[in-house]
Amino acid sequence: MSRLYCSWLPREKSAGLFRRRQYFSSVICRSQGKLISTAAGELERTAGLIGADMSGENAGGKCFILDTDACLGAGGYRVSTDERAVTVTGGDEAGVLYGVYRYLILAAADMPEADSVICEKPAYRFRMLDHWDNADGSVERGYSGNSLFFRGGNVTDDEEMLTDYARLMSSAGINAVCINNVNVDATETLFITDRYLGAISLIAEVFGRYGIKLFLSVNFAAPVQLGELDTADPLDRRVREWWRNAAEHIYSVIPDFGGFLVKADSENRPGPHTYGRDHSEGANMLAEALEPFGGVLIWRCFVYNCHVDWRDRSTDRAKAAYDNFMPLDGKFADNVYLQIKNGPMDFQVREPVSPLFGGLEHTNMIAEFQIAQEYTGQQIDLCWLVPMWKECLGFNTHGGSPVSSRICGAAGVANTGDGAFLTGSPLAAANLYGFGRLVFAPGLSPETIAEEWVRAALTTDDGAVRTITGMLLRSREIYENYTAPLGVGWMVTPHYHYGVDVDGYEYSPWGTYHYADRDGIGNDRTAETGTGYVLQYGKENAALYGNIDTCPDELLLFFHHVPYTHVLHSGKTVIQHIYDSHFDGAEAVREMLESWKELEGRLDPEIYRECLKRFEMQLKNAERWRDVVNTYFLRKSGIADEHNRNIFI
Ligand code: GCV
Repeated sequence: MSRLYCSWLPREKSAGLFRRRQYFSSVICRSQGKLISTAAGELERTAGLIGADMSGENAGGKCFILDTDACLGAGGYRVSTDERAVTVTGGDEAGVLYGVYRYLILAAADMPEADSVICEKPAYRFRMLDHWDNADGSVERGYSGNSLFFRGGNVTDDEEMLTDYARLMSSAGINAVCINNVNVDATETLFITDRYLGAISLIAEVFGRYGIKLFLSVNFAAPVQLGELDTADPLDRRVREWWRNAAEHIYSVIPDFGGFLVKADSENRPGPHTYGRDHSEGANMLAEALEPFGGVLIWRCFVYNCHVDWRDRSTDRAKAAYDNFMPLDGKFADNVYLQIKNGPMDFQVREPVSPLFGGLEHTNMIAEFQIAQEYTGQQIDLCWLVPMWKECLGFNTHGGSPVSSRICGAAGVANTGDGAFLTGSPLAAANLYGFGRLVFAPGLSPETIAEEWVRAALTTDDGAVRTITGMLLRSREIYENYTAPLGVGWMVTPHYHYGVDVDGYEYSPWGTYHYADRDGIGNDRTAETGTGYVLQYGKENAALYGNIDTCPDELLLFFHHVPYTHVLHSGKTVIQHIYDSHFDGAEAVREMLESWKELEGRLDPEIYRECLKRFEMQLKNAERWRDVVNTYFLRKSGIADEHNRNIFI
């Protein structure tokens, strides 16, 4: 891992820490425990960075006091500073650790909040990262190098790296990590056996010191694939027993194991459907095996048919998760959590919020976000996703309560790797940090999160902070502008998902179509003439989205097929919007590049150069998107750009 990978944690003698150095003379622990020792260790480590010595006497009388008070709740904390001490009180041990990290980050960022009372309590039980890492070291949809956990079929034993990883994640509030890909192949199927468990237990042990539970993705067909049974039927007695034994063994090696994550009956993965069983029967069987040990079973709702015939207009991929899981509401065991992607398709830059969040009433839910920028620029293009996740959490799909109050947590598909920078682009670390912070405290504004990340990770120079924070905050809109328009999605290069290919998925089996013809474009998902997807929402949203006059512009083509001459609420026609947004988007990238150049000399030179390189690549990408999309639609529609700009007819 790179010397810069620790990004938002203090890594050098920052002025903010130095200003507060008088407290770094001793640490008094009024409660004991593993995580409190970790917290004290973090203070000592930081003292080392600023040349303070915490090992001796408390010379100036100032100090840190670490304590617990159950009233603050699990993971909650209060940090208060007075002339004598910085007192960090946690609702439990984890709370103390989070409080210490919070103080250190804010102090290093030199934010005034560091000196006032800081009080937080995590909103959710699950604040999870899902790694899509494979045993051979590759990372599915990874844009930051190879896996941190695996190489050549082996599990890492690099305790120093694991410690630094765990520190970083814990400091962002993460408390659960699934270390392997949900697509579990032959080698990874062995992770729950003695061939791998010993090595994996080292990771779990390191994670445990930072309050992080380790999860594994498992293969639903493991009993068959490992050659031990001739069936994986979840209702078969032998299968149940097999998983019970497997769970018992895992817990004997990893006592604080978190549980399993499962992708079943999706994208050619095995699952209960093979045996005529439903998802609740599959999930409950695994949950039953984990239950005696306090483990949980996380079951993904990303289930759809990836072999559709594009000529068949009767199926709609957007409907699949709801159709599969709504009938099972209330049938899942208490320790089952359904993990639902934020939108009904697949992590596009603009999708409506999945109606399952509001539909399910008697089922535990976890939201799934993608920190890795698979469809959103692959950590080359800047696309800060916190505003999008925040929109999802704040949305009310069925007129009841917002997503944020219906879920038990969120899982983010991780964007890390062993490249020169932990997240490929140094700026992509803002997505990782932002995910952690938002899931800890969903009430935070994107502005607050962006600013604190920039100050902690990059610079405390106010002008530079304003410039970079502004870039982060505008970046999603800019990316959306130069890519697929008005919520239609999917105009990307098939398989790789970077770069433009307007018809790349149009005649494919993946169920991802824009239906552009000479007259118009968009998916008719209305009740009257379309697929009826709108009906999966509560009445109000079904009416809002189903009516072409009230459907928000940014989602118009997700819900309606309209003529290019249709006039948007913005007053522009659809075709003119396409031209304008693509010219604007590419131009905005050029401006970001220019703004970045003005930061030369004010940032770490390696970070500056790496980002410069990526902004230059982003500009090329944006210009290509602009020209291909505009040319495509000019050729299709025959309607000229009102401003007569350069389009390649
Ligand atoms: C892990 C998308 C991605 C796949 C990913 C899948 C999923 O289809 O392209 O790489 O597989 O989502 O979320 O399971």
